[in-house]
Amino acid sequence: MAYRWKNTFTDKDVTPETAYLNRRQLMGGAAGLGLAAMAGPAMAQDETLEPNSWDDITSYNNFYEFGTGKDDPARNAHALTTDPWTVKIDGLVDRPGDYAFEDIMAQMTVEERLYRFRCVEAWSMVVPWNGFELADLLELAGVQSGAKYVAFETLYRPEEMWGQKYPVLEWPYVEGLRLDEAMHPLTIMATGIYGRDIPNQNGAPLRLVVPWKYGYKSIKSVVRISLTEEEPPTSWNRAIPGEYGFYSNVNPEVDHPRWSQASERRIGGGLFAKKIPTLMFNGYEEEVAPLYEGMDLRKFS
Ligand SMILES: Nc1nc2c(c(=O)[nH]1)N[C@H]1C(S)=C(S)[C@@H](COP(=O)(O)O)O[C@H]1N2
Ligand SMILES: [Mo]
Repeated sequence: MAYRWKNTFTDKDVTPETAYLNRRQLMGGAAGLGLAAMAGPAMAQDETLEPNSWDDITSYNNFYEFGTGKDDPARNAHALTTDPWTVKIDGLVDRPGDYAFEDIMAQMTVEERLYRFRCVEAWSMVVPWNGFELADLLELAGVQSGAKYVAFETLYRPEEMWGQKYPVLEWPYVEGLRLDEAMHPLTIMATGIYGRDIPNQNGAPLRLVVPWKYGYKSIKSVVRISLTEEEPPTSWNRAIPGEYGFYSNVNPEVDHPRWSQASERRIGGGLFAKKIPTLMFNGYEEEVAPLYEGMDLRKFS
């Protein structure tokens, strides 16, 4: 598919991990020559992190449109057709419209970002995403001065997403960010993993990734982005308001009503792997704490 050329490693002869590690070695060399590496703002502090394997990342998923089990999305998400794909951008923007995915890709700079990713259920992964900054897409549409929030919507297509035939959640899945969170350079729309096209179970062809928030904020298979003045609804807050707030920043000091959020189990470490302490803002405190200055992060959790 023409639009996917920017995700470079599609060679079936090498595992994505091998290609990725080779490229990282190359990038190390390039950086030494003073060339810009494709690293994102978080790369420096995450360099020591071991990325999870392709298999871990693509076989242990949450995507309720394809079932509620962790292995359901990998088994069922092939039913989703992602070409053609359009993203409606509307609300308080100068250039509202239906943006074809390949037209978006033609205008975005796709980079590689190694991000921590943590689920509210206390498991975590480290994922080498490919994607572009959400801010660049919002600027393409032209954010108007009255906009304060960004609302996101997943595709609604029960013929392909059989989970949508059951009222597990209110469909379509929706999420939201405050405008400054959405414009932050750590916030990306991911289109690949390990340099390959993003697999359907991980939210093809494009999904949000907000690395300092719990995984459920990172909405998959996005078809609509609306700039609003009012705080938009979010699926998990709608479903269980006593357990999930709008902000959902990773905060080890605030327990979920039914479990602690102080530690996490990295997927792939085996069943008996030791839990590791969870970091404030998932380790991105230096970058994002200023966004929440003066806010009570227990009240706004
Ligand atoms: N549309 C949609 N997006 C979604 C979800 C979902 O069920 N539907 N699950 C969320 C949750 S709870 C998590 S932890 C992450 C999982 O992303 P991953 O499968 O790529 O690890 O996706 C989030 N985005
Ligand atoms: Mo999650």
